[in-house]
Amino acid sequence: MFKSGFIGIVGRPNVGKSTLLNSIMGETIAITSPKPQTTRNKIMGIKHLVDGQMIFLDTPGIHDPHKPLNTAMVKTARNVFGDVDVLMVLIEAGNRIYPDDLALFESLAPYHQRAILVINKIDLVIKDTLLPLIEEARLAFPFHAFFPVCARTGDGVPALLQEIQDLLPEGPPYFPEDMLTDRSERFIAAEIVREKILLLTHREIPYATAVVVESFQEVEGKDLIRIQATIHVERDSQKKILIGQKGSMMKRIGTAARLDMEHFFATKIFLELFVRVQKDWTHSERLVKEFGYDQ
Ligand SMILES: Nc1nc2c(ncn2[C@@H]2O[C@H](COP(=O)(O)OP(=O)(O)O)[C@@H](O)[C@H]2O)c(=O)[nH]1
Ligand SMILES: [Mg+2]
Repeated sequence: MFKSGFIGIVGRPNVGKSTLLNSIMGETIAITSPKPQTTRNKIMGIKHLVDGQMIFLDTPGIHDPHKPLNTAMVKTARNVFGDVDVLMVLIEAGNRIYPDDLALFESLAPYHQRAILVINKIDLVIKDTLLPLIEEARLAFPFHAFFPVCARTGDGVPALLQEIQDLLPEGPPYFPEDMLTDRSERFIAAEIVREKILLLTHREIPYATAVVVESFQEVEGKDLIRIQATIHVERDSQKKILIGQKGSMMKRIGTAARLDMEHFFATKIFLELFVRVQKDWTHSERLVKEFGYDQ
């Protein structure tokens, strides 16, 4: 019997949702970083099995939004609750469940029969803390099942996938076998640049940045893709930091991004980056939309 369906990945910022998606896919589909709110869009990862197709939806973290960019992100995450066959709710291993987690559990009440609690980052705690945490979660919410995992190493992920496969309904393959994500190559290229900015810059810079790929051209007859991207920031001071002394920061971001792109697209990449100030764009509904963060 062929089974197929949609699986939502939800949870607070930074619990490891995108890392888990990448671990399941065996590829980097969604960028990750130690900074909260790395993921801004819903990203689909399609896993093809002999007897099934699992379509995972990675989402931005759920938190209290204070400006249009964040409101759009939380809306994007909440929209998947009712639209999926299985909901993976991620929390971090530790001594307690956070109030934000409990608030999220509450909003999942109508979907509890298809909600699985995934306790991530078990590599960071001693094993003895897991059972009490599971017990606390069980008392707080009637999850269908509980799975401790380490998304970083893949520990516990096969058992989780087996449970998901059991829960999925009989159905057709919805997507062709060579399709791994719904996101365009342009989107992935822009996200790779944004990931490097997240990893290499600090303070408010990561949150003030949007990346738009202006052109993406495969150069005919050559094993080469030419990519031009603009990095939008909110203020002149941020532009200065991004460019760095004699362009040193731009160079680091560009080189790191190019190497990842060459790996992902399996070809040589010629990457050109530009920095532009779009005053206070995260507060502008129009620009948030224009940069693709309102779905
Ligand atoms: N130690 C440890 N770190 C993890 C694990 N999973 C994710 N992380 C880290 O947690 C941070 C946030 O991960 P990310 O996937 O971007 O979180 P998201 O915001 O929920 O998508 C990154 O620095 C990850 O490397 C894990 O299993 N163990
Ligand atoms: Mg993420």
